[in-house]
Amino acid sequence: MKKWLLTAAAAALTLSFGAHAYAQNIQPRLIRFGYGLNEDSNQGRAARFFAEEVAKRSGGKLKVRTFGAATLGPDPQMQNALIGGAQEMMVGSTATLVGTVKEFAIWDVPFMFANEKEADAVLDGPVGQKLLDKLQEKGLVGLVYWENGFRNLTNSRHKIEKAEDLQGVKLRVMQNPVFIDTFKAAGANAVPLAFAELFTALETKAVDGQENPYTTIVSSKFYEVQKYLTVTNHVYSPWIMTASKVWWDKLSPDEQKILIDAAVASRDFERADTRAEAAKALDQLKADGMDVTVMPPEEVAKLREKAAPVTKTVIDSVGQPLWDEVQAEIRKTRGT
Ligand code: TF8
Repeated sequence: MKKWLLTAAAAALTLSFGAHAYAQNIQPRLIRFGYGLNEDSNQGRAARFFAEEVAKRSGGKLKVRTFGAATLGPDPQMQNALIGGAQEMMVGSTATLVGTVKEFAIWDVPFMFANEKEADAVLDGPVGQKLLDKLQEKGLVGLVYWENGFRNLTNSRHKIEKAEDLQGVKLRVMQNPVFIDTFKAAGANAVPLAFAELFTALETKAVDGQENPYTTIVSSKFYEVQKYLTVTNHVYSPWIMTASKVWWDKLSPDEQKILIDAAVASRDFERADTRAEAAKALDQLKADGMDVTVMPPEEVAKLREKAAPVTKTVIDSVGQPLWDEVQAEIRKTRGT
């Protein structure tokens, strides 16, 4: 009789809280989740997916409120808010984390990954995890990597077909030494600037150009203020989902597990969505009036050569062992 009652009570609880939330230690919480791109972007879609997953897995107790278009500030500012505990979560570029954990510079090395498969394997493998773990002592919890994607050049000045055409072009780059040095080495006038200020800077011609994946050129409407697009695929950029460590440490193991599982699900969703969109984006940009040039391989090789000293600087900074580890992981995926 007693046993039957307990089972009934358990069933009732399961019904009222949802199967996942039953018997778990979950408190009602509001999680402010910031990101930099528009709501109508791959970043925005995946942020909403994450919010829905967390709601589902916590029986609605954990509420993720998403803030797009840098309304909580550009990436570096949000990172500081997370460290100080004024904001709970965000997704943004790894490039702006290099000042916090210098090893992240390794993901900015030009021409390091040849395709998305290599990037996935390395980022989701032991080295990717090692870098996520390094964030803890700086007050951040690194959860997963999303795909920003392979970067390409746009500008409003002239067609860039050869490496030397970059000479003197005023190019916005991310606030990151590897990007600044890479484009300086290529002869451009590299100007670091927050992403949130980029559209206006392009529109007012404060800068001539910028570099980002196709998906961002579409979602941020850069085609409205940039005529020329050059396909260079000069570097693969990851995004990273992080949480405030002071906040995270107050969560129960059940709550942390829900967030980790939802983060992993959002990663898989985001990569699939980004790749599907990227496959259509180039045609869309042509239809929007962009003049598209594919930089010939011999010219890309020149860019690569000019960037070699920058790669050397990154290796000196992150240390040869880490570099070797990443290269070994890449070779593993290449089967060589
Ligand atoms: C950039 C990055 C952006 C990110 C994003 C706002 O050019 O590619 O995608 O900073 O988080 O700044």
